[in-house]
Amino acid sequence: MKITVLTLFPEMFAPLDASIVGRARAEGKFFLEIKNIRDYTEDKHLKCDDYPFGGGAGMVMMAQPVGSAIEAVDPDHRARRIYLSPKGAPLKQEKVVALAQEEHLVLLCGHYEGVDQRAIDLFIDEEISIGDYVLTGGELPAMVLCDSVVRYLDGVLAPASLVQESFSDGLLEYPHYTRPVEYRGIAVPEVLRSGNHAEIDRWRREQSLALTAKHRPDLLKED
Ligand code: 4FL
Repeated sequence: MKITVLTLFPEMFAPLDASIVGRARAEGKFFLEIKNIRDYTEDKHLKCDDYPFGGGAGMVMMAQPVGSAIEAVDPDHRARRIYLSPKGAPLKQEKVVALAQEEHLVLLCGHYEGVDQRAIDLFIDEEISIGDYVLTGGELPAMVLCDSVVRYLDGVLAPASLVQESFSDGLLEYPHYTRPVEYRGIAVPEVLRSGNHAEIDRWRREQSLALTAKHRPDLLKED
């Protein structure tokens, strides 16, 4: 898989050199291409944003540099082109799994008040949000999407890591413990040391249900 990021702040993507994502890149399991949208502006002062028609606070990213950047990195529109935006559809694990099947993702990071709607209408396939909060730009959301997708690429994680995890069965994960058996007066639940795997499975299921009811009752509702 190849992921192309279009941003005005390429230096923000240094974290993708580290940890599991960094290793996946070093091992050639995925290719990250980071392009500065400013390199595609036709403005002689390299301007990429301007005041909004109709007035209002903030600046709007211009359609031309965004459109030219997308056309340059994906001339035949073979890629899935995604704009990270607070107005997008919420990112869910099923979407992550589907995107991991794509050959090429192009991720557009907005800044300021957003991107000229014509660039979105003409060049973007879908808008994705990572949550109901406003950030300074789409760079962190693009990194979140990269991280979540790279986990599903062949050879990045041990397959077992992908089966029993939060959201995979629609519930939050049960609590985990490791040694020592007692820490600051708190013991590891006896059942986890019992060796009785039917009992352990039952306990974990109960814990998952209770935690989901407490923190994410929306996940227990049928849709
Ligand atoms: C994008 C927030 C995706 C949440 C500001 C610019 C955002 C965002 N998900 N905030 N882009």
